[in-house]
Amino acid sequence: MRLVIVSNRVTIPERTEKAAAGGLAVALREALEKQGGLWFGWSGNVREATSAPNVVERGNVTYAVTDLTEAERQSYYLGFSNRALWPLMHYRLGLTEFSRTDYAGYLAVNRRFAKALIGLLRPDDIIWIHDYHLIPLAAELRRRGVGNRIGYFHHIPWPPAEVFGALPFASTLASTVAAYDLVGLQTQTDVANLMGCLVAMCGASINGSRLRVGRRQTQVQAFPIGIDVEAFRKLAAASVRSATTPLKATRQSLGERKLVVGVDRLDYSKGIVQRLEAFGQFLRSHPDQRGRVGLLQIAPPSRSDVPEYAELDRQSDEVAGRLNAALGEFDWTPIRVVKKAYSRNALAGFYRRAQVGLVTPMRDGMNLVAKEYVAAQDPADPGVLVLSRFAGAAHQMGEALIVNPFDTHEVAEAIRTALAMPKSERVRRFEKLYDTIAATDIGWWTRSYLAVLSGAAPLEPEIVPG
Ligand code: GDG
Repeated sequence: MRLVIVSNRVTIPERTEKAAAGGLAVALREALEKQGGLWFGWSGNVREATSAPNVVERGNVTYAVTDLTEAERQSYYLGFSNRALWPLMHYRLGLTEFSRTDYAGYLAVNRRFAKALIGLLRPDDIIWIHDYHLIPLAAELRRRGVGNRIGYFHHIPWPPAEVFGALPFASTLASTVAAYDLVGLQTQTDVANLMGCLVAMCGASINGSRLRVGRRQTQVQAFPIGIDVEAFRKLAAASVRSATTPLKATRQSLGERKLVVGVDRLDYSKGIVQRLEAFGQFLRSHPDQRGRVGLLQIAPPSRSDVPEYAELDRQSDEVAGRLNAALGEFDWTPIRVVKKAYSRNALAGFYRRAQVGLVTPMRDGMNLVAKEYVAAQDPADPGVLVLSRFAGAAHQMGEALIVNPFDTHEVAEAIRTALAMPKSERVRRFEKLYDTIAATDIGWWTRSYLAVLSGAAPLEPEIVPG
């Protein structure tokens, strides 16, 4: 059976490109290469009028990418996906901007993708659709007579019906979920919320992990996504020996000082501003720590065309500037916010050097940074992960210091506890965390999902607690 993957963005790899170290894109590419397949989605480019997809062969994988018009980018991508669905799914009703024009554009792009995809499909293809940009795609395919197995994976949280119901046309959108054979979510909470929405809004009935809407049955299950643990561990170990990674320069610039690290796209769901405030609170509550530890926040800009993101950009500069001015010394800057992307090598080095990994999103589907931080540690002298209870990762990673990111004082005290934690306890916590992320790595995730989608039984370990 050929595998067909559909995602919002598709990057066609260069002929000479070696697989990067880990990541979802690489895992999906590997799954495609193994059984042969097709990857369909947006090229990331904008052009004046739509045209047939650009089809490129790389080995036994076919890439088919289509451009968007500027109007489509505005309504489907920036508008409905990122100003309505993204804040809504992250429980942020106050930030949700709903526009009927954007919703119409979202549906129109899903229709256009369905039409373009149908021309490329074979009868025995298994189709795996990714993320909130494409929720109604299966319904559009079914409407046009596609009977193939179709699965969906939702990478971000799914909120309770009381929150989701604030979206105009919520029940229409929710009902399109029933067009899938399998819906995967990150946690049991997301599963319960999605099922609750379909029961409340579409009259669905539940039978174990199956939802029934009319004559259709949909399997709904949690598949917590993982990372390529082994590749990341190797990358981090190599960064210690390498003279070219920023790790060496970090050592020179920090000296003996301890390091707390945060790595996030510049996104309000990640709690970056609240985290900076918590670090400031930590320094105020523990003046003996001033000059001894610094926070490095890597925050590559994302979606900067969306006004709420531009506002976050401004706000994070303001808070970091205010705290540095209030708490810094002539020879020590407490907070460094770096608004650019670094290589995965460099990130692995920062994680390895940091005594504390601060992962405090206000809400997050999973959060891969939490897993990368653990994978990068020195097993003999590991750092401590401070993790938001509102990240999907907290359902699996209970040996981290679990915090409420809305409580600045609690996060500040967790930083203190992490920095003071004896080595024996750090090692004990690290070993449990490492075992968990290694048992449910990206390979396990892809295999488990595809085994269920193609009708076979789920692989061990059984779908994880939480
Ligand atoms: C969505 C869900 C879910 C970050 N800065 C740099 C960089 N990164 C990499 C990280 C990590 C990835 O980006 C971010 O993944 P997250 O999981 O943390 O968050 P989202 O982008 O919001 O992803 C999330 C995920 O989908 C998968 O299902 O876990 O909950 O929101 O890998 O390392 N990478 C490089 N330079 C950077 O500066 N190279």
